[in-house]
Amino acid sequence: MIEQPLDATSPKPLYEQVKDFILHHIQDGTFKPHTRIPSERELAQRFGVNRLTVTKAIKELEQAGLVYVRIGKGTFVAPETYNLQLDTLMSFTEEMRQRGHEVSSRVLNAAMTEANAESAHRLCVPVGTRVAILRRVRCVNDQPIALETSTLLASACPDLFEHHDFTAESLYAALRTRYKLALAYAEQTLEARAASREEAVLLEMAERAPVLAIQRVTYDDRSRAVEYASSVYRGDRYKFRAVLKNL
Ligand code: 16G
Repeated sequence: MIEQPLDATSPKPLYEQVKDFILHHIQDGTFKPHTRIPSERELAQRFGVNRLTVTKAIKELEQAGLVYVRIGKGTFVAPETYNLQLDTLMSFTEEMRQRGHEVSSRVLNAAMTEANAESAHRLCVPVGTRVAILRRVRCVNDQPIALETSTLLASACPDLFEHHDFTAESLYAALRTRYKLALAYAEQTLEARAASREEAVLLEMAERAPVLAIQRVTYDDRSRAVEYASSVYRGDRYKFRAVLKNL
């Protein structure tokens, strides 16, 4: 661990320098997710600063979601979280690749079937309409992050599973390139809840741990609902971000 003394002559406040020290060690992997970092007292002693200086540094890191404090136990490194834009229509693959992450999927189900009451209602078609169902565990850097079930109008992508291997391919890329679908907009709702037993097993998390459940209906440029997706994201890995405009 690099232990450079703080620079009292620097225009950078001492608490910022302590913050940089902790950040640097999180980024280079010396302080690993869910491990305890040195206590405030240890850090204050190590750098010869007032303990309040260290408290301020840790408070800011906590507010930024980089560490979490367990009262009586210490300060721990938060797991890596992924930011997703809430106000742009992007696919999982696009969002993650844009940030330099590796994406893969475990396909649990890929089949042509008939719309049940729920998916028929969401896609605005009669029950029994031909649909394609794709259920995947979405992984980022080999870690399971989300469970997604997409129900698509089969008429919009008739032979979807004959030409694509969704363990590696992007569904939206297939819809855009092979079926020339212009995905124009989507309506989405989010809610927090506890993971079911099955979700917890598939996402490798504790049962009843928090998840974000998202329902999305995606429309093409003729306002035809083409996909209804029901997704469950690990609550400890995601941050959703949106820019809100004053109307
Ligand atoms: C996103 C969409 C999902 C879509 C998937 C396609 C949400 C909540 N859901 O995860 O509806 O099926 O992207 O991803 O954002 P892909 O193109 O990487 O297969």
